[in-house]
Amino acid sequence: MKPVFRLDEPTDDDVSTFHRDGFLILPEVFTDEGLKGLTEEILSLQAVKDYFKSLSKSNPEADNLSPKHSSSYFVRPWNDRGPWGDRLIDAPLVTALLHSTIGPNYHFCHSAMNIAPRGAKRLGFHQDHHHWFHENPINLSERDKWYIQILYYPNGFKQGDRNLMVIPGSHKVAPTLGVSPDRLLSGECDQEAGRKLEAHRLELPAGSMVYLNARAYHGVEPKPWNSPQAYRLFVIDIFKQAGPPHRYTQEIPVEWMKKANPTRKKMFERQAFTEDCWLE
Ligand SMILES: O=C(O)CCC(=O)C(=O)O
Ligand SMILES: [Fe+2]
Repeated sequence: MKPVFRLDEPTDDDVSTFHRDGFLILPEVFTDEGLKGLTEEILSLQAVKDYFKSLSKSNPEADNLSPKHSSSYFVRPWNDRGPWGDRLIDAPLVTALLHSTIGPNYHFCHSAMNIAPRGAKRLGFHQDHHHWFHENPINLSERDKWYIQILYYPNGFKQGDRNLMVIPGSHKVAPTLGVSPDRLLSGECDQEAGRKLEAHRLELPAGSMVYLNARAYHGVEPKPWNSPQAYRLFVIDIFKQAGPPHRYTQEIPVEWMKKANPTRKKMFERQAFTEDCWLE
């Protein structure tokens, strides 16, 4: 099968950008074939077809003028992957990025897939690293370990239309309980971050990737009812430095394990999250 990405590794500049800002954008990084293949795989899933069918039905409770329903489709973990989706896990670019950040000792944590239709609500600024209980001893000992989110946008997005927003440099602010998006944006933490912390509203063409330190604050703007793009597709793979389970660390499907080569086995052979996995 052909490559899914146009690049096999990041440049030195890319790596510095990631460390400076807490994220790296690789626009249009999918090959044409990879983008088409992944998109078709997602759109041909029965659950996705059923979702679109339910979207197009008008709500009988509402009058004709009111919008149709605005709920997103969301699946976590996203296990129903075809060959293109499967390839994302260890495409040479992904492996090289993870090696440049974490080194060789990392685990596949989990994945998710999301379809946001017109009317989809905003998602406020948040971090995905510290949703561990802050006071949990495991969190305290593990919080400096890497937790990387790789966000894929097969059909891209425009500013003001379900765009990802980020606060570059916010990953440098210590993870104390008092930190909040408002405080970050108030100027109080600028000195600690070594720069002016401000929100950036991204705009990305189809087939783009964002490689994100999950400590960096990010959020998503709503999708307007009159958006020219009917829905925004979003896929995410999350990797963690080797160690105990993170929140949502998924069970690896038996078939994945059966087919896994030694490198994949190393990523997959770890404990999954359970409600009591952090209790002593
Ligand atoms: O939808 C996106 O672009 C990002 C979503 C996100 O930040 C999350 O699910 O945690
Ligand atoms: Fe997030």
